[in-house]
Amino acid sequence: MASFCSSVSMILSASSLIFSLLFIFSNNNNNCFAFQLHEVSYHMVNIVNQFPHDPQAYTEGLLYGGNDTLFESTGLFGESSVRKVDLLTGRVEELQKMDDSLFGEGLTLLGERLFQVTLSQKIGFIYDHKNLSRLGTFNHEMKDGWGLATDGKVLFGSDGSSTLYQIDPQTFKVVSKQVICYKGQQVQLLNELEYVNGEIWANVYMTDCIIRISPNDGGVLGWILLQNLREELVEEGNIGIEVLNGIAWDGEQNRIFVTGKLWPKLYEVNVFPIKEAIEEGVIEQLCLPMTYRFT
Ligand SMILES: [Ca+2]
Repeated sequence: MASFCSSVSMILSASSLIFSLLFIFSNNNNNCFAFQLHEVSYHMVNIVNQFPHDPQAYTEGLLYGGNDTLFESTGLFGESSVRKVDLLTGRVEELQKMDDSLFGEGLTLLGERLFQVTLSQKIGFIYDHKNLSRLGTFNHEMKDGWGLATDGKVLFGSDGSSTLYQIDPQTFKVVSKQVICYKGQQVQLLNELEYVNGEIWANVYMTDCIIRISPNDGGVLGWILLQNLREELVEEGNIGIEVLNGIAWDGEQNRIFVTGKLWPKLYEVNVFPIKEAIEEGVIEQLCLPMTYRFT
């Protein structure tokens, strides 16, 4: 009996070891599980309105500030700035030029203060949203400064990796972070962010895709495919434009605005579900350039 129990115990131990190994391997070197936390939905957009956008603006951060006003952060060394922009005309109403050594990145508005991060540095800047005067600086704990957004309580940040950070806006310490995965693969290059109705939306750099993320558990809620916008701009002869980058949400009127780097237009878009089934591998090809091209 004792040996029977011992055998059972050994089998159970072996089983739990195998289970543990399977667990480790399913949670392999990219820290992703094969399963999705949420049912993933797929959307496209059509254009509701289009507005002028400074074609010299290398858009890195975008948000809606109420009263048909946008705030925008632009990048490139020597050309970086923070701007207050009239939505309807695209006219830049206020502009704070940054030092030539700085490359402006993500921007968000919390209360009356704008927070901005910068490329390749851990320093960020705080501005008064009324006149864009600089109020101070901060240091963050992300590996780099790419995107920022807020739900009015915490700052959400991205650094070009697959990690979505939640940051205390008082201490700038990371209070939590989540690795974002789609079908067992990390979603690298999370870029410009927006808090939209309880979700975090992120541009995936080098793609025309926005990923929808639950800030509660880091699970992927869906993908929005916006290839039609850049295709239309190219068809119109805008050959110098770069990638889609910039999401702004007007929570009062539930309007979504998107633009891109050096795009002459800013679009208000309607997001609608794709009726057809998404073929295997299509999202990976369109939206996961790091995974698709380098593995
Ligand atoms: Ca944004």
